Amino acid sequence: MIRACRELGIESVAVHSEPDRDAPFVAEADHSVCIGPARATHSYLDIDAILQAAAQTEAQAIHPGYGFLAENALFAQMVLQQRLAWVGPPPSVIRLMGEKDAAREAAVAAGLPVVPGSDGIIPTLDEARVEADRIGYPVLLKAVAGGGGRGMRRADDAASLETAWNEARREALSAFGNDDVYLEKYLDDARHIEFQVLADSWGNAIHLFERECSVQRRHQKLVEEAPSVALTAEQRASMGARVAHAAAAVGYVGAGTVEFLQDRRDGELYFIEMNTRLQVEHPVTEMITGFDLVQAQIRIAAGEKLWIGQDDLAIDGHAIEVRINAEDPDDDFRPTPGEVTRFDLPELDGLRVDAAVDAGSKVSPYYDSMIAKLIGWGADREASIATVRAALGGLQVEGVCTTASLQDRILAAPDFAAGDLRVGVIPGVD
Ligand code: MV4
Repeated sequence: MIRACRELGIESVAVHSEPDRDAPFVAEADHSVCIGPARATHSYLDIDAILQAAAQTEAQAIHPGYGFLAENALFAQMVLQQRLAWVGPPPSVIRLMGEKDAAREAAVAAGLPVVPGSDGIIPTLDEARVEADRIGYPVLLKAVAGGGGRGMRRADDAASLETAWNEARREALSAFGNDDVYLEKYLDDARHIEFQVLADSWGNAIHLFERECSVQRRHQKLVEEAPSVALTAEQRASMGARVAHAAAAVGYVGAGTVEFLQDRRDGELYFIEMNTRLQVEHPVTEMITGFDLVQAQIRIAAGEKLWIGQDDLAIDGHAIEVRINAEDPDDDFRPTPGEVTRFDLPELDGLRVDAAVDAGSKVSPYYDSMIAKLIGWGADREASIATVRAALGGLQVEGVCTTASLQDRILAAPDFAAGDLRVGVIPGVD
């Protein structure tokens, strides 16, 4: 975000917590404000502290990043009430997409295919039985307030529905304070494919193709790539046009991601959710399109009309991202906070590094353990794999453990090379 601002001639202000005082992003920004102590509820999630920092520095806009308040409709609303520009979609659209059953309904109304499922919330177990019989097992109960896989339970047959019902509702209540659930047919052999959309505040929308993000562990993405090997050019163009049309239809503004599951048996795509933020893995899209999504978000938030059309975009080559986390993959991915005493990477053609640390940085135990992203571009998928593997091979991190060895194993796996990816299976591991 800071780099995008600089390229647009905009001064940036980083807000940070006390333990992040010496983080590279704070040094890189033109200005910085400490908004509170380590605990996120008292800093990165403290709306008043952030708005106060904006007032104090006479900021004109707020970019919410990818985490914390990025999909918080109340925050967006309060930013706008302060007469600041909000770099994101309208609060009403954030709210709509946050209610997964309403998002599903909006997707249907906007012409997107959805997995067979219930019409909205299911109020009782008896009604869940009726719906599940109608849809056919296996089914998946999903929390309306869900996301990230929480409040989600599968039932393979009528006998296991009651347990799934109770567990989904209990988990949803404790995670979100809302135990409403809906029901979908469970796709047991699927890829996760998501389309990038970009809409202006004048009703224009385009898509920037898709990313394949099937390689995940406990809903944390490990490897992301663009384009997907599993879409035909026709599918890409036709679903891309449909998501762009749908984004315009719901009044979307800015960068967003429409998530699909692809049934591996017949290749069909089914909408599951829309994310109303820029995603961590957006660089793979930037590398295959040459288009800077963060600059676009900022220009759109300033009220600009889209300056490119769909026909101005084309896919050039292939890009793969690996997220480097300070975790020990050999000890159940236990976070390994501490001081990074060495952080070296080779300089390679086609390699982009988005790092949150350098030598001397402390990885704090308070937040997400992602410390860097390595994104490798190549003229084709094989070349992109080679770029990322060369980067992983030359990555020298000391002081903390990282997931890099696991990611190298994944990229080396024959199933990965073949593009034979599915959710729930980690190539070279499972
Ligand atoms: C599904 C599914 C199968 N069938 N929905 C997981 C988190 C949430 N975003 C949606 N998720 C899933 N929804 C139906 N109808 C399987 C998953 C799923 C998954 C999806 C994408 C990437 C990784 C996943 C891992 C396990 C389950």
